[in-house]
Amino acid sequence: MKVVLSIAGSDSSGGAGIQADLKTFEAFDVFGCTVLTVLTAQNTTGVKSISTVDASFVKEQLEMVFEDFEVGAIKIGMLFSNEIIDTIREFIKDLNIPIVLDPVFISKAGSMLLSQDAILNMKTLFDYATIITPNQFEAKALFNYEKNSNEAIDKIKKLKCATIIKNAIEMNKNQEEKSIDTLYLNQTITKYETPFLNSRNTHGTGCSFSSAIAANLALGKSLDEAIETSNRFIYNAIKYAPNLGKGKGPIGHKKASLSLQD
Ligand code: PXL
Repeated sequence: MKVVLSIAGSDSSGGAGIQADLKTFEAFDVFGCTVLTVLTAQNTTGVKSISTVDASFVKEQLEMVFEDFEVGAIKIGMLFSNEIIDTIREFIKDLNIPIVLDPVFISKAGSMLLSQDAILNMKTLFDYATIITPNQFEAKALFNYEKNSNEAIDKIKKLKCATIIKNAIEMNKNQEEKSIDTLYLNQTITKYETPFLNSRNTHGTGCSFSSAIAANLALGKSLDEAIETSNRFIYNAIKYAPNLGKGKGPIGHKKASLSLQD
């Protein structure tokens, strides 16, 4: 069985962060390990508080996992502080496995998930990633990205890693709303189109998407196949969401995995 590691934060409401990552790993039948970076007290309406894990303890978790397991891929999510980013960089810089980095800034409910002084530092991790997965907001904060901004696209094309910018909502020629993800890899641009689901149940979609890509890369899929499958998985997980909570509800990982087999 392939082993995939998530380095991320805990979401007490179970929909995002480490909890979403483990549910995603189960869905793809890979074994999930976790290195916790922060604990959040939150529910579907927002984050109340964040408690960071000591960087030295983050390092110990990493060492214990790698000492015992052959890790096939890593997903990196919420890191929050400079100390934790520095520790992760030191550890991953010599690894030779796929790394999917979700540059987490802000939750779906609008809470800040990265301290202000750590934004530049997080960019130093991009050199070691296979792919980064910013949403529209994160791409704007990182690259000043907007549709057709050539300056931003040039910056993205110069990165060593691939970049997929998620969730641009556009109309296609049949006047249907689509969610478009754009992949920048070397000099090529690929668009992935999914029907847009107008749902409040989107808590944890970003975490689950990056974990699904990591799981599929560990399984030996190409980046293109991993993205295609992960997109279908997230679409189904929103469609089959359990509809819980008063805010942005969690998604349905189990039902999505069953429907992937259809
Ligand atoms: O989706 C971003 C994210 C990542 N990590 C944790 C979170 C969230 C969003 O709520 O709680 C722990």
